[in-house]
Amino acid sequence: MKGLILKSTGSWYEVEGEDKEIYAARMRGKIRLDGIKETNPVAVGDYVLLQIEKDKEGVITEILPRQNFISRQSVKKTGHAHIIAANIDQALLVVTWAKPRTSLGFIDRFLVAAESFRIPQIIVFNKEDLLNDEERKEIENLISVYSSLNVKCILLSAKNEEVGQLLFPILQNKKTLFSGHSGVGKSTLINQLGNINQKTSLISDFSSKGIHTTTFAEMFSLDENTYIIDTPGIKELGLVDISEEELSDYFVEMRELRQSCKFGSRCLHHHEPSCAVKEAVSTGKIAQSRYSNYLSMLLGEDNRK
Ligand SMILES: Nc1nc2c(ncn2[C@@H]2O[C@H](COP(=O)(O)OP(=O)(O)OP(=O)(O)O)[C@@H](O)[C@H]2O)c(=O)[nH]1
Ligand SMILES: [Mg+2]
Ligand SMILES: [Zn+2]
Repeated sequence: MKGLILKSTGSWYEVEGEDKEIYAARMRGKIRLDGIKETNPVAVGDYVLLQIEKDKEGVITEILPRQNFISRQSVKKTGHAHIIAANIDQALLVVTWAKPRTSLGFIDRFLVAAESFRIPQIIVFNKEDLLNDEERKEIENLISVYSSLNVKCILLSAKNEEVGQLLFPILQNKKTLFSGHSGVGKSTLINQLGNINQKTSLISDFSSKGIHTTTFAEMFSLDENTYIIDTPGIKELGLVDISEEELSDYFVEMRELRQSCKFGSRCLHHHEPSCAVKEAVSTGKIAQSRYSNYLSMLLGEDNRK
């Protein structure tokens, strides 16, 4: 029977069968994974073949081909990637201005990673209730920058009971990955979406770093075709396998301009003459923050391989 991985704890997997029943499954021996250097062979969102053994237990005999996946570099093994989730339709990044602070660099790296996996992006600016007037203006500014890049942006408070209704139409009939730093409110938001009860942190100011309330990625079904994935807070999303020349392809506003650069697809938009991207930055068509973050990624200030 075909199944969908809802949760992985290392040796056991929670799998939703085609019959919509939930099975506890393990892997049969070693599944051959040619050339794959991942620390986890089966990820949340993977479709697998499941052989039922006894009551609600089974064995995974095969992993079906992935449509896509999103990964980060493994903390433990360099050169290895850790698959966060597979077969997702969109990635939703929860961002907070403070408590904890989400930097623009982190947002842009996340968008680049998602774009490189061809996964559409949504940004939820959470904890609206904590913003003063000035901060709200800054957020509105960001919303206009990112909306112009085809990123759907929403400003809300996850504690507000109406957010479920607001968000559901955006998630309907899709598989959505929720990510963001620890403490931004991913689980709080997810708990507003249905009959889900994810543990949330009791510490609301999140001054104490390094505490993760959610420890495993887990997929929840909101209805037959709607799934969301809660993940543990990500500190860094290492970009895997993006070359210097390729990088600006994942900045959508730069990708559009590339053909107008004198050096065309060889232009790194750094020191080259007659560069359409640098021109667009100087006239304000491309946000300065986006260009700065592009340069810091290009110059390897963020461990890009
Ligand atoms: N003031 C305010 N606090 C919020 C809001 N949303 C969430 N919080 C609080 O922020 C804290 C962290 O929320 P969680 O939902 O546990 O955060 P998380 O992103 O799931 O964190 P990890 O599981 O560690 O990755 C909790 O104390 C929430 O009550 C909000 O809109 N406003
Ligand atoms: Mg959580
Ligand atoms: Zn250029």
